[in-house]
Amino acid sequence: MSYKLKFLKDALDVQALKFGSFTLKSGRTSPYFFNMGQFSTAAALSNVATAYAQTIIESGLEFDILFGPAYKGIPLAAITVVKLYELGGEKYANVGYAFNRKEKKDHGEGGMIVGCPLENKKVLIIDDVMTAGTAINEAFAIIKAENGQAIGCIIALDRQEVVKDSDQSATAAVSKRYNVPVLSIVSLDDIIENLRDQLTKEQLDMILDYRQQYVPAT
Ligand code: OMP
Repeated sequence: MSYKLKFLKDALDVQALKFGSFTLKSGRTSPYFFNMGQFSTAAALSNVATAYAQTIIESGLEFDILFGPAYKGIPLAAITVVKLYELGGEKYANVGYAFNRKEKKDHGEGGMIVGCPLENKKVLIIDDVMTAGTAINEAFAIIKAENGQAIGCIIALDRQEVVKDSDQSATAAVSKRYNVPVLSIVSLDDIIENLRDQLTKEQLDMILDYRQQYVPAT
């Protein structure tokens, strides 16, 4: 089974991927929702890390640090950097990981970044889902403020949704704005293609309508 398919199967098993009616951060009402927090056991997290690591290895991207924005990106960066070393070998032995604090700490070691300093480093951002790109834009701003060089980002699910008042998807917009690749383990198209037999007709119709409304034709 391909790692994409395995990832989708696991997402259904742990109920990370749900069908129904959900209000998104953007205010849109979606017939599906992906909740990364549902991957919460050792085995499930190991499989998630494998899917991220395989996607990164296949891309051939070269970078120094995997950066996970607080909060959801933090465990993702930690588990994936370990899995990159396990699966990818020595090439990844010195890849570091880092994350930001939500609030600046003014005692102890201080600062906004925990883990490897980002200055003059090539940084790959890791996060869960991209809808409008708001969360990812914040991550790019943090890396810039730390004088790091963001060379791309990887997410688990690309919802492929159009940015408001634009004709391109959030992933395409981010890729263009920062001139970097945006990798994803799976996209909405992958969900539809691989899971259509497991959905009720009503669920499938609602998702196809949603795609029609919010996903720009490529
Ligand atoms: P944007 O910041 O609009 O790209 O939305 C991404 C964020 O929305 C994610 O980091 C989640 O906090 C949340 N989200 C999900 O977790 N899963 C979804 O299926 C959809 C969203 C969302 O609200 O758009």
